[in-house]
Amino acid sequence: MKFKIVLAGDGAVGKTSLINRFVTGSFAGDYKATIGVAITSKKLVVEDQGVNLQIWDIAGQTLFREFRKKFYAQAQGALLVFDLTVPKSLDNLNLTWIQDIEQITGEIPFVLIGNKVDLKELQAVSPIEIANFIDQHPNIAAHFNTSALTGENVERAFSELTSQIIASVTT
Ligand code: G3D
Ligand code: MG
Repeated sequence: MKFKIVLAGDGAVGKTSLINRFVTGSFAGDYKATIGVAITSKKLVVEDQGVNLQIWDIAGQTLFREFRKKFYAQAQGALLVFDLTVPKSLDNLNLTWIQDIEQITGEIPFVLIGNKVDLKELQAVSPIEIANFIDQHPNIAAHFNTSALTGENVERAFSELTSQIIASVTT
């Protein structure tokens, strides 16, 4: 099976770092801001199914909003990424990102990612705020707090989204 997933969320929340952690198992920390779109693929096995995941990384700049919409076409799942140290990045998932995606793809499974959980002193989004957000969005199938720096929960988030896509295409 071959699936297309997209990562959505404000610039600098860690989308490119999460992909790099998942695909190469490392953290470089000096990525150039993604220009346009970058596509990476990774093979994985989820629930005994071999899956070829095509991971689309999209630039966060508002300038590219119209351009971005083209890249949501045919996406089967999305990782919605916010930064646990920047409350506005969670609000913006609501205001911009989810609306953009659903306009193009219709309902697809989402996994919500609160990234940079390693920055312990700087956490600025409470579990209650996250729970409320999830309550408002029935397509969010799961939530993980992750760190692209340490690798915490990164593989779980991608695997969970893949499981949700398998469930959505086989029912
Ligand atoms: P984006 O692709 O969403 O725009 P990037 O975000 O992956 O480019 O990351 C933006 C900045 O956040 C980078 O730092 C990156 O190193 C840092 N970052 C990403 N994920 C994490 C994380 O989990 N923990 C911590 N501590 N930092 C993270 P710079 O300094 O290059 O801006
Ligand atoms: Mg990027």
